[in-house]
Amino acid sequence: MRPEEPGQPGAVEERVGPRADGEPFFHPYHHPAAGWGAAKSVSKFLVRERALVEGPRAIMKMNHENGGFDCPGCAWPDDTKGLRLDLCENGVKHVTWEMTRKRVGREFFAAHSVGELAEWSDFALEDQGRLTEPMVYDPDSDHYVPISWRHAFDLVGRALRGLDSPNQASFYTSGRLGNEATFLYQLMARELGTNNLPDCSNMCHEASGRALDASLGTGKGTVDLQDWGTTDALFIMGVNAASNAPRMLTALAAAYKRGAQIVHVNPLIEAASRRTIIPHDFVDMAACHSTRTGTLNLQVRVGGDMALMRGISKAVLDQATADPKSLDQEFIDRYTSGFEDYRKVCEATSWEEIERQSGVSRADILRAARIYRDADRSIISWCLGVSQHEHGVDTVREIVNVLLLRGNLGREGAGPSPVRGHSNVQGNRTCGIDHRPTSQFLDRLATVCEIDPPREHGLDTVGTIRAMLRGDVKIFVGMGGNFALAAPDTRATYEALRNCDLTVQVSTKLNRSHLVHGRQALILPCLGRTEKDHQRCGIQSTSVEDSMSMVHLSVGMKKPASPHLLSEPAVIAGIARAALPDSTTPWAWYVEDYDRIRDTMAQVLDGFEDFNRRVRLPLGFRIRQPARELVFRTASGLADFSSAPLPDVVPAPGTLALGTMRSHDQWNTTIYSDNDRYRGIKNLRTLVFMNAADMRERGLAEFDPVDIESTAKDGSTRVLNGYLAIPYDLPRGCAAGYMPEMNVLIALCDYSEQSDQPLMKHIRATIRPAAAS
Ligand SMILES: Nc1nc2c(c(=O)[nH]1)N[C@H]1C(S)=C(S)[C@@H](COP(=O)(O)OP(=O)(O)OC[C@H]3O[C@@H](n4cnc5c(=O)[nH]c(N)nc54)[C@H](O)[C@@H]3O)O[C@H]1N2
Ligand SMILES: Nc1nc2c(c(=O)[nH]1)N[C@H]1C(S)=C(S)[C@@H](COP(=O)(O)OP(=O)(O)OC[C@H]3O[C@@H](n4cnc5c(=O)[nH]c(N)nc54)[C@H](O)[C@@H]3O)O[C@H]1N2
Ligand SMILES: [Mo]
Repeated sequence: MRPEEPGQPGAVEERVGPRADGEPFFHPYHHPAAGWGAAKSVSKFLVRERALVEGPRAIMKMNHENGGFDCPGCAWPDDTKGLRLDLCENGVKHVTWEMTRKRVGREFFAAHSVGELAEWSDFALEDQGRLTEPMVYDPDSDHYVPISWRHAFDLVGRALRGLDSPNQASFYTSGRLGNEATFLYQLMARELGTNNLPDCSNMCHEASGRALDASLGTGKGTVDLQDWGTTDALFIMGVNAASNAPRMLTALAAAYKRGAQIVHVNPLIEAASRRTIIPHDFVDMAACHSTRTGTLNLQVRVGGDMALMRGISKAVLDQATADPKSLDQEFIDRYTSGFEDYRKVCEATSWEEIERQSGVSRADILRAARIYRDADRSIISWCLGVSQHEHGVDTVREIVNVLLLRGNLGREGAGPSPVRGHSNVQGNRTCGIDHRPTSQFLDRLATVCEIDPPREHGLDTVGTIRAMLRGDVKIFVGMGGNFALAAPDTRATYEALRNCDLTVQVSTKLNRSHLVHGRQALILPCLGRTEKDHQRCGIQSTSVEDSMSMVHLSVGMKKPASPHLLSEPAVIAGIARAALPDSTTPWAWYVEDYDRIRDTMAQVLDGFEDFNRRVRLPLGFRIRQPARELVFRTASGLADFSSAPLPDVVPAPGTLALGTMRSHDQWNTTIYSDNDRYRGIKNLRTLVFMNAADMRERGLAEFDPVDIESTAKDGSTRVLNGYLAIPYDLPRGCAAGYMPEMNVLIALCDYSEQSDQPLMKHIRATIRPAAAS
C-alpha cells in the first residue's frame, strides 16, 4: 500500500523517533553537562549498537594528529595541542551509528515494500543498519530491487543526457562530503551546465556567510581555537553547545578557569551555560568535579539578538563620550567605513525599543556591555539561533559592528566565530558547492579544468523544491543527507520529490528520502568516513575543513560495511562518465589517486597552494583568512559597518514565536532516542516548550495536549495536532519544539529575504488546547 498522498492529513506526521517504551517524563536538569551522564549514555549506546569492541578501538583513532579519521559529527575543530582523546558523547554516538554491524541487504528490500517501509518510524529505518548494494525502485512490485553499479550509472547518465536543459537537474549536498568528492561533484554539475547546487548550508549558515562577506569580505569566521584559548570574553549566542558542539565545553571550562567572562545569549538556559565535567579530564571525572562554563545568561526573545547587540553598541558608544578608550578609534579610522552612520543609528534607537525587541532589560544589557567594554579581547560566537531568522544577515552584521567598535578583529583572542554544523559543511563551500559562484571562481575552474561553466546562478534548497513542484526540475541527486525531512514544508517537499522523473540518493543508511521518491529512484550506497577507501593506487584519504578553517586529512580504518560499496568520488565519477560521454575530464584517473584531485584543486582554489604537501603536515593547514590579516575584500576595501534598522520581532497578540531545534539524542534527521537529557525530557518528542504564564493564559497544564497552528507569510496555515505542552524557562511569547517534525509547519514561502534561509527558528504560531477528537 502506498502511503497517503501528500496534502492529505496525516500523510507526513509519522513518528521520527523510536517508539517510546515509557511514559513521557519531564524534570528540569540541574547536573553539569558531559561527565558521567555522558559516559553512561555512551556505554549504553555502544551496547545497543553491539559495537563494544570496535567502538572504543575506533574512538581511539578519532581526531588524532597524524592519521585517523575526522569525527563525522560536528565541525568543532580538533584540539591542536596534541590532546590524545578529543571526543565527546555525541561524536561517539555518531561514529558508532555508522559502524553498526547491522546491514540492509537485498533480502531486506525483498521482504518489505516501499509502502510498508513508509509506515515505519525514521528511527526504525536508519536502525536497520548500513546499506550494502545499489538498489533501483520497481514500480510494479513497489519494492527496491538490486541493480549493478554499471546499470545504475547508465540509468542516471541516460536520464541526465535526455534533459532539455541541464538546469532540469539539481544536485544537493549534505555537509559531510569530503573536499575531494565535493570538488568532483561541483565540477560534474558545472560541466553538465548547471549551478543548481543546493546544500544544507542553505538551511544552516547561509546568513552568516552572506553577512561576513558583506562586512569583512570573507564568508567565514576569523578566529581559531588558540584564540578561544586566550580571549578575555566569550559571547555564545544561539547554540546548544552541550548537545551540538560538545567539545566547546572544554574551551568554555578552560576559559572560565583562566578568569575569562562567558556570556550566553539564548531564550533557553542551555546546559552549556552552567557547569561541565570534562569527560577526558580523568581527575575531574573521578572526583565528579565540575567547572563553570558561563558567567552571565541573557534570555533574549526569539529573534531579539540584533536588538541586544545594538544595545551593547549603544552602551559602548555612550560610555565613549566620557571615556574615549571604550572605542578603538584608531582601528575604526584606519580599517572601517560607515562608522558615523552606525553611531547615528545607535543614538536614534531608543532604549525602550531595544528592551522591547530584545526582551532583555536595560540593566542586563549594560552588564553585558560592561563585560565587553572591560575585555581587551572578545570573541562572539553563534549558531542557528542567530542565522535561521528573517533578519539573520542583519543580525550577524550587527555582531560584526560590535566587534569593530573595539577593534576585535585581526589580533589574537578576538573576532567573529560562527559554529558550523556538519563536519565538512564549511569545506563544501570552499571547494565549490555554491549556487551563486563568483565569476572569479568560475574563471579559474574554466581555465584549469577546461570546461565552460554556466554563469547564471543556480537553485538553492527552497528554489529546488519549488522548481520540482512546478516540474522544472526533473532529476534530484542527493549526495548524502535526508532532504525529504531536513527541508521545510514537509508536505510540499514530499510532493516535489514525488514529482521528479528520477531521484538518486547516495547514502550510508536507509532514510525517508529513499521512500519519498521520483517515478524512477536509485539508492546508491557509499563508504562512510570510518572505512578504508581502497583505490587503484592504494588506500585513499580525504580532506575536511573545520569551523575554524583548518584543513586536514581523514583516513578510514575499518573494513567497509559491504564489498559492494563505492567511495563518494567513485560514485560521482561513475555518474559523470555516464552523463558526459565526451568529457575530457579524467574522471577515472582522478579516482585512482585522490592526490590527483588535490593537485587540480590546488590550482583552482584560493589558499590551497601546495595542497598535497601541506595537508600532510601533522595538524594540516589553516586556509588564509584575509580579514584576519586586516585585508578586506569588500567594495570599499575596508570592514563595513552596517546600519540596518531594527526589525520588529515581537509576536502579534495571541501568537507565539516558535523555534525548532535538536534534542540531545539526535543528529539532524537521525533520532537516537526520545530523550533530551539536558532539558530533562524522557520518552517524548511531540512536545512544545512554553512559558508558564503563556500556558496559564491558554488554560494549559503540564503535558496537556495542544494543537499548534502556523501562519505563513502568504496567509496559509498548517497544523500539528496533539503535541504536549511543557512549562519551561523561556521568555514570554516564545516557544520551542523539535526539528524535523516541526518542518510540517514551515511554509515554503517562509524564507528570509536576506539569506533565502527557511525561517526555522521563527514560526508564527498559535497554540491552543487540543480539540477533543
Ligand atoms: N549531536 C548533534 N550535534 C550536531 C547536530 C545534531 O543534530 N546533533 N547538528 C549539527 C548541525 S548541522 C548544526 S547546524 C549545528 C546546530 O547547532 P545549534 O545551533 O545548537 O542547533 P539547534 O538545536 O537548532 O539549537 C539552536 C539553539 O538556538 C537557541 N535559539 C533559538 N532561537 C533563538 C534566538 O532567536 N536567539 C538566540 N540567541 N538563540 C535562539 C535554541 O534555544 C538552541 O539553544 O549542530 C551540529 N552538531
Ligand atoms: N525545522 C528545522 N529543519 C532543519 C533545521 C532546523 O534547525 N530546524 N536545521 C537544518 C540544518 S542546519 C541542516 S544542516 C539540515 C540537515 O540536513 P541533511 O544534511 O540533509 O540531513 P542529515 O539528517 O544530516 O542526513 C542524514 C543522512 O545522511 C546519510 N549519510 C550519513 N553519513 C553519510 C556519508 O558519509 N555519506 C553519504 N553520502 N551519506 C551519509 C545517511 O543516509 C543519513 O540518513 O537540516 C535542516 N533542517
Ligand atoms: Mo546545519
